[in-house]
Amino acid sequence: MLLRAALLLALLLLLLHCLASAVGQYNMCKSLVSTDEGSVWEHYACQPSPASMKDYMRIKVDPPGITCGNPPERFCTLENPYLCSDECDASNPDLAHPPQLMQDRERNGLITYWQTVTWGRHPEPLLANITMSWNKSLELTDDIQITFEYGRPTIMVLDKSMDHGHSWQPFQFYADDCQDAFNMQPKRVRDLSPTNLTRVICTEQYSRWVGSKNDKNVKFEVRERFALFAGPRLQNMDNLYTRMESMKGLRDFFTFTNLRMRLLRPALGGTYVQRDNLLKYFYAISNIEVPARCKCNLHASQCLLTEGNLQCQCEHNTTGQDCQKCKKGFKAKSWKAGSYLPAPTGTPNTCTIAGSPSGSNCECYGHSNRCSYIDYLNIVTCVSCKHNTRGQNCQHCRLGYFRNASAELDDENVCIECNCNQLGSIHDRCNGTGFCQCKDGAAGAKCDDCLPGYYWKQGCYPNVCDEEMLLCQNGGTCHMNQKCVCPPEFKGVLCQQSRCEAGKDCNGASSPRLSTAALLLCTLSYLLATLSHH
Ligand SMILES: *[C@@H]1O[C@H](CO)[C@@H](O)[C@H](O)[C@H]1NC(C)=O
Ligand SMILES: *[C@@H]1O[C@H](CO)[C@@H](O)[C@H](O)[C@H]1NC(C)=O
Ligand SMILES: *[C@@H]1O[C@H](CO)[C@@H](O)[C@H](O)[C@H]1NC(C)=O
Ligand SMILES: *[C@@H]1O[C@H](CO)[C@@H](O)[C@H](O)[C@H]1NC(C)=O
Ligand SMILES: *[C@@H]1O[C@H](CO)[C@@H](O)[C@H](O)[C@H]1NC(C)=O
Ligand SMILES: *[C@@H]1O[C@H](CO)[C@@H](O)[C@H](O)[C@H]1NC(C)=O
Ligand SMILES: [Ca+2]
Repeated sequence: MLLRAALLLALLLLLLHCLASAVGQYNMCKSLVSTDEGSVWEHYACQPSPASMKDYMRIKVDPPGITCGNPPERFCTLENPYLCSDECDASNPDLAHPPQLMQDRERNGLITYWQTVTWGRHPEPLLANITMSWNKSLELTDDIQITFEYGRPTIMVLDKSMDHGHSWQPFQFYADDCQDAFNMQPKRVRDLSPTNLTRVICTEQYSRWVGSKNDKNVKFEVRERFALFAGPRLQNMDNLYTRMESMKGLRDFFTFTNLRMRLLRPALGGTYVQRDNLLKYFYAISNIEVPARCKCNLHASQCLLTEGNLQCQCEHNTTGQDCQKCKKGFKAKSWKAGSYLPAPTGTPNTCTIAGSPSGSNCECYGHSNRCSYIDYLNIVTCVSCKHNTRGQNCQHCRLGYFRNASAELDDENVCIECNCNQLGSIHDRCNGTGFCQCKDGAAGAKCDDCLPGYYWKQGCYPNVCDEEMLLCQNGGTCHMNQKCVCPPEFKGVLCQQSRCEAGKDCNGASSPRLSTAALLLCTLSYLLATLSHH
């Protein structure tokens, strides 16, 4: 009875699996497959379904104060510039146009939109930035579409960031005259070929004036780019996925964590700016559509909102926001993204438990992917241990590194650099707790300190003198433990020696070798010294 149920379940899952494979969407991470030895889990490369990412985006508009209505303001339309009865008032919910109206779900055909102040300060350009953040790597699955009410900008740039806004790159330029605005040849996506589809282009397709009601949308064309590989109706997605694996930069081109629109000039409704009616120039956006999926490196089929952030639900014993690393204890091999190949199920590149017999029997703690057999020793050893490890199983730290006792052996940072002070230490090696071997007089774990009685000057040297022990004699003073600064009439390391000893040198009678100048100096100082004693 139970067996039959299990068999049925397995069959069902197999059916599901086949369905999934037929669609080729990589939407299942695993399925139960029956074999001669019973049911076993099979694992596949998998990815979450596309979603409308506008629901998860955080919007910021710049500069502050660009949103209209504070103070309340009248505006006109390009079609009828002398009928200026419309008003924006931030304090009145019916007349306010805050940024969140770019991402709301509109009901009953009522269009809601964000709107800026008008171009009152012409000719100073009316500029606005809209920054959209997700705090998650995403991959575009269809066209980005921005809907402008009252006309599309005549100049704008779409930027993207892949590192949470630290660095940005242009994604596409938009202008009614590309040459004039950006000094670029106007292009369309249809001008691109499979070899240059990741080229950043300037397009004039979405910036020309066609009346504000006719075409409100500005697009970043993803579908048309996909179609270069997958065919006009995207019927051959396998081919696209194959290219994603093999063509450098293709996947990254569609990957982002943030987007930014730089609005550089509003719709003009004609060739010139009419200075006597600036109330008709402004930006208004009613919707931003960003169809994308979470980037989970083909290790998850679900991506859920957890604590306000999108998070891949990682399978294959991976973890991290993008499933970008192996779980603790599953680092027998280095982490690898799943692969779309071979179609239709791909390769999961599962992380395997450290010390498990799966794969090879040579444990490298995730610091190497390769083992080799050494004939004359009859051992299998890891090759090219990374992360500063060494040894047959990459279980030791390289010379110049020591083991972090609180880290697991499969941690990428298990080996810490000794970092011995070059001048204070004998060599760049340390013991198991990171202590370097110091030269005489040097001290400290890194030998960058001196023992008492020594001073640091590119290494440790024994003190010559000492303020407290008053080693300098005859009124000499100790300079930084390094030397005695002697009064003029004394010399020697500790000023112990008078320059005018036994009156010989000073009287000059019996010292023909002394120069007259020295003699004079000496006499003078002798005189001074005697004077000050009285
Ligand atoms: C928009 O962003 C760009 C790039 O960071 C910046 O140079 C520019 O000043 C911003 N414009 C506005 C209006 O904030
Ligand atoms: C971004 O996501 C990470 C991982 O989910 C989280 O730790 C971090 O706090 C998030 N940052 C913000 C600003 O929400
Ligand atoms: C892309 O390549 C095609 C054919 O190789 C060429 O005709 C086209 O001009 C290129 N497009 C760009 C934007 O460089
Ligand atoms: C994760 O590791 C456990 C233990 O090795 C294994 O049973 C399980 O099948 C692994 N999961 C995947 C998806 O490989
Ligand atoms: C040692 O490893 C632990 C655990 O991973 C980590 O918290 C700690 O910062 C590491 N210590 C050093 C000095 O890197
Ligand atoms: C390393 O050297 C320090 C200082 O000599 C000593 O205290 C420590 O016990 C040594 N650690 C090991 C593992 O030998
Ligand atoms: Ca809206």
